[in-house]
Amino acid sequence: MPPVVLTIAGSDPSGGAGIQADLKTIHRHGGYGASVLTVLTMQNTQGVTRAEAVPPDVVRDQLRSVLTDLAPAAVKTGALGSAAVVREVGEVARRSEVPWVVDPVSLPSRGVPLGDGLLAEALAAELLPHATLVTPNAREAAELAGFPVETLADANRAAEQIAALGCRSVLVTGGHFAGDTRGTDLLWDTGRAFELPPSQVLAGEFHGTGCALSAAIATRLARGEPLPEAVKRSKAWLESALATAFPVGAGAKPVNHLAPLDPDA
Ligand code: PXL
Repeated sequence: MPPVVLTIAGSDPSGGAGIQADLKTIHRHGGYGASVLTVLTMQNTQGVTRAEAVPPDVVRDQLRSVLTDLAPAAVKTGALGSAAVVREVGEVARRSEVPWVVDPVSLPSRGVPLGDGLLAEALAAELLPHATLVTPNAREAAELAGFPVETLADANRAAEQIAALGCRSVLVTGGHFAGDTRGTDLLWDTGRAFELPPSQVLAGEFHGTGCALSAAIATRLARGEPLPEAVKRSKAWLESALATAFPVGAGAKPVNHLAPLDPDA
């Protein structure tokens, strides 16, 4: 039986990000995907026009339904929508003994915010202390660390500061870095920093990269891979998923979730 991987995240009806991306990615990496919805977005490949948070008691009851029956081997969180939902999810994380990968999503690249203004504070206080791995992009790392993150050195400092909130590891993704460090991720793992350069830098605008990466890592952790390998193999897969991405609409290309896994992975 494949391991159950639970994603707690928002819906992207155009299928490129959020829960839809997570489920496709979990399946691709050999997991059985279960999902709890936290935010409904109205969006397509051109951006998010509206986001409606799911009430916290509805999130709590979805979690209860799934967790009284299924036993996830790993959990991934994405857009949570409100500080109140972060608290509900944090309560479950606190009692969990499986790996949690937390993607601290608050803003889409284009469009309206995916959460209330207290989200970063609630994440830091209620969820990050129970996370195995937190996967901010540069902007999210800046929000959590409280200073701008524009270079790998900034990412290193931010990762150290975020890890001090209590999570084991932090992956600052470098898709938005300028110049020759674009695409280099910074992994802070149990007190050491590793730079993970891309094997190729791809031009173009993509949608849902962070969702796909964190869901792939969660699935690999569920399958028992050690964290650094899970991160490296997920990154290798994401690169092939970006290299073979196709336009489904007029805007940014979604990740090609069907891309083959790295032959070594
Ligand atoms: O990629 C961040 C993200 C996560 N989750 C949902 C989203 C987005 C970006 O648009 O819509 C639901």
